[in-house]
Amino acid sequence: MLPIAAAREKKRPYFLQFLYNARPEYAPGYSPLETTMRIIRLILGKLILLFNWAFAPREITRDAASQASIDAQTAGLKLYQYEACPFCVKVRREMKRQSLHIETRDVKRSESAREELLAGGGNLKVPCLRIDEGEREPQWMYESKDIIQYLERRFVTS
Ligand SMILES: N[C@@H](CCC(=O)N[C@@H](CS)C(=O)NCC(=O)O)C(=O)O
Repeated sequence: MLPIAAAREKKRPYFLQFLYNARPEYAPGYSPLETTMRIIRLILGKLILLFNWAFAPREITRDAASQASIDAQTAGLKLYQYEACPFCVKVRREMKRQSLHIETRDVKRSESAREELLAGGGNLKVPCLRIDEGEREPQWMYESKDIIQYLERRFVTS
């Protein structure tokens, strides 16, 4: 049975039938309500990225030697995240503000990143900062607020 016919049979509101049929690629196996929520999340994600781009923070500039020293320290950090997650955007904005060149790993696009996060941090939640400090076991820090606080404490002078 065509989705529209199935939706009508279940007496779903018309706009849900419309969404369900308009973007079936977002809906394999999903109910019209789930499809609607996915489309709303998709639109909100794009809006977040648009605002983030339009109001991008200004990066601080350091002399070459100081930046090289900061870069050497941030080489031990990795941010597990995904593009349109608002909490990840918050952390990335702080990184940009402080000119911190931290490698990011996208857990939506990369299966290996997902596996690393789950195996190391124990939770498939983003953002998560992996902190490698020499010989010690890596530390996995969840919560955008804690990550931002950590970056400020470690890298913001004055
Ligand atoms: N309080 C957390 C919220 C993080 C959060 O909810 N992240 C979502 C993505 S936007 C997530 O990973 N959800 C999956 C889950 O909670 O298992 C923070 O500020 O970092």
